[in-house]
Amino acid sequence: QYQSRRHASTKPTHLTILNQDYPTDHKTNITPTIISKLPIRLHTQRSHPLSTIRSLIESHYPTFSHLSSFSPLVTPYQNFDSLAFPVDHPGRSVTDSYYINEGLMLRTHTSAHEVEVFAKGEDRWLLTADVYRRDEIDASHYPVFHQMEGARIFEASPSGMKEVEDDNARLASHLAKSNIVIEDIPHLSPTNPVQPLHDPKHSEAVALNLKLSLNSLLLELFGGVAGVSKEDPLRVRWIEAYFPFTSPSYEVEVFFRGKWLEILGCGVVAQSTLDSAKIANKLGWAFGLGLERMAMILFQIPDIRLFWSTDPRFLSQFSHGKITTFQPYSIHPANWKDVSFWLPHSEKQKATMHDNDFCDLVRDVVGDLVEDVKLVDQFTHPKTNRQSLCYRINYRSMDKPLTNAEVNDHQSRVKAQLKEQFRVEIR
Ligand code: FA5
Ligand code: MG
Repeated sequence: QYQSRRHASTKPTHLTILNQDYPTDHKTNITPTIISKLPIRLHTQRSHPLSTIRSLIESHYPTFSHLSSFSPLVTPYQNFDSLAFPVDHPGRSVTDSYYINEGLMLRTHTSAHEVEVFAKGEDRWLLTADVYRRDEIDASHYPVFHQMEGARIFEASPSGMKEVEDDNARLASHLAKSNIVIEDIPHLSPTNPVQPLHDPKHSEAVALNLKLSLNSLLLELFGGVAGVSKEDPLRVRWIEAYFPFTSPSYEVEVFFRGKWLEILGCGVVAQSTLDSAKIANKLGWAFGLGLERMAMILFQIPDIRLFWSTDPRFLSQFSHGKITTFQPYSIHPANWKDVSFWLPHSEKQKATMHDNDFCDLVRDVVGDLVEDVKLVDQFTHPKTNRQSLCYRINYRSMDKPLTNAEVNDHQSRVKAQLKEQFRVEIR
């Protein structure tokens, strides 16, 4: 198996995270940049767009519990096993997730808290939190983002199902005509089936409740937004999805700047999740919504890095609870540089580097000045079997123009770190 290896000498034996010490081990891959994000909790910063979206959604669900202070450090059991992720799921790997050590990781989604919240006896709740994933670098991906989990469960009995049906009737009548076009799909299908332990009628009623509930949320949030009109309605579509912890499952996408952007995943909660929470004789739905995706559309914020800006020209544009159109205060020129290098080579092992390893290194060295990163060339030398990679780094500041000297300085620090951490040979 190909391996990307950070050189052992650069790994400390302990890390201090949120004022506590943790031992590191072979799985540790959390970086200083990521550790520095943990205390920030943008979703709780008053008048920040992410916090406004949170409050608006919370007010749309006034009878739900509103939770937002769960620790980002979770066990792989919470993040994966309690949600029936298979043992070989790629999300578990160190290339996709941040580990403090083998037993502790950063949650990759708010679903990591489903079992504990259901186990407390909550039957309608919203939970907002920062989540962490190793990923590519571009205008809509950032290794930290925010999700809101929402869930509601009902008694699996005639009275419970009457509650669902009454609620469905209420929601349907509230969904007045507006400037939104919704493309729907059937609640159940052979590829998106009812769970074996569920009565199909119950499952359909709950899936309908989920759809009506989210459509009514989207209508409220997007209905009055600038740029949405009768001639140019907002387009929303439901598509079939797969999650190990829901069935049937769906994703909801919104059409934004000429592209369909996925904003949430949802479905009928897997019975095994409720079993783990010791909840008997109930069924219900859950959704996980990306707050940045929602805020980028609603406030017309063009780059996900802007959410982290502390520039008053960004922050002063927003007031709590109000959706306003973001006015870009400056668009500075982009400036790209390539870096080509040979990976280290030994008889026994052919090394390779995962894109996410490269991206984390760049984030650590240059922070939010990197706009995107692309692998532009890759080849293996036919004789020596060594691998060469070439990445293009696009530098652009959100706040000020960058001088050539600054960009060159960042680029040389990236090269120095590549040599130090991965023992590469710059070409
Ligand atoms: C999940 O995370 C599931 N936990 C959602 C869920 C919850 C399904 C409950 C069923 C029941 P997914 O990985 O698709 O699914 O992410 C959910 C949303 O988070 C996406 O729709 C998107 O809006 C947002 N999101 C995902 N990855 C990123 C990213 N790298 N940057 C910004 N937002 C992201
Ligand atoms: Mg998805």
